[in-house]
Amino acid sequence: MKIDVSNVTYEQAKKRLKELRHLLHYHSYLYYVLNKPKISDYEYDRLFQELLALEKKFPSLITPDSPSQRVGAPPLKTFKTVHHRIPMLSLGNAFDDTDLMNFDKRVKRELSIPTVEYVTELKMDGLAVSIRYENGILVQGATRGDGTTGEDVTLNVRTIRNVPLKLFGDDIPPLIEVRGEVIMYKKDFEELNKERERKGESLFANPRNASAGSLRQLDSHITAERKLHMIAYGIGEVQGKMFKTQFEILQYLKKIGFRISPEAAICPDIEEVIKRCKYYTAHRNDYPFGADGVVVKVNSIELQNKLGATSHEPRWAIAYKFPPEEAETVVRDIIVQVGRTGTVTPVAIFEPVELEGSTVSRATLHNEDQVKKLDIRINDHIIVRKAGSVIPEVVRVLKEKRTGKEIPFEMPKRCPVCGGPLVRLPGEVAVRCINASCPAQVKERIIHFASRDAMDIDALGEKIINSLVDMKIISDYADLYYLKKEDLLKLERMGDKLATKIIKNIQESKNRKLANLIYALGIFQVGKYTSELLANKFKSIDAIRNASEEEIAEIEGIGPITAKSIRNFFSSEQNIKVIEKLRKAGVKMEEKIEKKGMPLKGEKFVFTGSLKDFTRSEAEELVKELGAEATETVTKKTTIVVVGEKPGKKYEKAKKLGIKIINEEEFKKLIGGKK
Ligand code: 1X8
Repeated sequence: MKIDVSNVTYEQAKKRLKELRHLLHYHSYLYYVLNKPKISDYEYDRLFQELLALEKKFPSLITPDSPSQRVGAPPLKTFKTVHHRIPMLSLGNAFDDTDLMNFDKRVKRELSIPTVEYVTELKMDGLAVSIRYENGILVQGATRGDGTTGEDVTLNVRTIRNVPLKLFGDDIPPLIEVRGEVIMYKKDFEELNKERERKGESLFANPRNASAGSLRQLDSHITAERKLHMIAYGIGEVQGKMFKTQFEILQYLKKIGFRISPEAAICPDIEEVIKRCKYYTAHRNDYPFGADGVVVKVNSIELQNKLGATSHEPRWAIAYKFPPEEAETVVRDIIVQVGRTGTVTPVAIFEPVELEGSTVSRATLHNEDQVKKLDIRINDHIIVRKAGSVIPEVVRVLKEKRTGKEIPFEMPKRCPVCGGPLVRLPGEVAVRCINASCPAQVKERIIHFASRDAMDIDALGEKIINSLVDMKIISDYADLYYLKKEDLLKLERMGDKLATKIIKNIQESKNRKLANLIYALGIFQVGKYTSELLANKFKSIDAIRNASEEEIAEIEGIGPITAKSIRNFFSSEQNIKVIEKLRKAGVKMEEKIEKKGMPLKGEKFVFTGSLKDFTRSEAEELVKELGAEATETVTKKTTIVVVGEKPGKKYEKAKKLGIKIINEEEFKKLIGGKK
């Protein structure tokens, strides 16, 4: 829909924009908070398009609270950190009625009163955020981080559709920090993963990871495309407003435009709380988002303050965790999978069942011994559950339901993929395929190499890797760096755009940190942590290759078995060949050694406004001495803008481009007391 604004004057636009923003705020409140829209989506869109058209014609009339500002801003290089003046605490856990009763006893004892009123709210499985409003306008959004410092994700928070950019109504304090959880609906999560699978991208394990991954994007356009929601549950800093109870806070949050936890309830005592927890447990899958428990809070703010907090948990609240959900199903098959190191793992394939909101149909049985211990057979009735809410596991076999048609499982003697012999080394529980060029292992090794914590080749998904190996286009991970677009275009359903992206991602991955490369090599026993230790100590692949077993084992945190495994890896001619192939392709094999005294190398500074303690040229000289560049104009390449008194247009431009902005104090800290 195109709206003609060619005849609108500046003054008319100013007036109409004010109206439109008000209308759009009001209707999105009706839609997102009250769930009672008064106009159709079409009418809403029309108002929105009119706003966009007017803002396009008169960009100087764009305000930070305009609904148009949700679409994303230029990407950032890093997130600034945000200090939480009031810490964002975590909660203690209760797993059953007894834990809840004990919590209540403690509360009553501390307060010396006979009964305490509580509020129960659903505990959402997402990412905690804090959003600051000054005079009703959103000025900052931050992640919880470690509770004391989080990341400044303002640009991303702005894109969340149900977060008000401007608070609603006239009862708005000068400052309020609203806290809540950013979540993704289960259906949106599934759609997102389907889309990622189609594009050959790595999948998110659960909605929580998807929300976190979406909110912590340096490019807020990506966040804007993900369907995130925010549910508010509390207040951090606030000026000029007092509340008597948690329930009153919830009602207030709703009034000013937030969605709050559905079905929040006041419970006069702990017995009611327990009943309420049972109710939520029975309905846990009815909510559109993942909920993993119930937060129980003392309702009275006065009593909350009396109770206070320990260093990491409030004494007035506790999280009741839903028990893991179990379901009965029937085993259809027991298969074996070959992993990256050749480990052969038995896997139970069962009739699909719903568990905690998603459909599951397979569970790892870990190893031969575990199969024997469970005595699990094909056609058995079993109870499954999700361990840690992610990976399904078999709890037990319902032997009383056996009919005699059950078929025991036998570990195959040969690898189901390459036909090579399987061996079980003495003292090990795992059975292994020892053929290093077994396609199953080759695939798994390359998938691991490309994964997020390794070389992070985002666009290169499992399916694509599997096809490339099956079609014999690649046979080890170094081959990735020699791939051409034409090779990729041979794959089914591969378009030019995706192929270009994959090649670009592969090329970019050449400069990963040394620790990532070490981890990516897939050395048996060498995880992320050990990789960091190795990178810190040896600084290059060659130094690790030349190190003796003893030298490696000397590192604190690395044991003799791991040291031996590392030595073995580098003793293999085959592995050295692949490493040389990586080197030849230009993959960085050492940690860049920073020249001492050049801590600001790579930064591009711009100064605007006058500084109290430096002249402009003094400040510029200082950053140059520390290895940075100082330039006159703010461009996309600028990394830090230092803002003094009366900053000029450069400040506005830096804000627009999302460049890191610091004040004189922060600048002094950065240069480390050079003046
Ligand atoms: C964490 C959460 C809280 C609530 C819901 N979901 C969470 N993940 C709530 O209060 N309704 S409170 C909380 C915390 O204080 N760490």
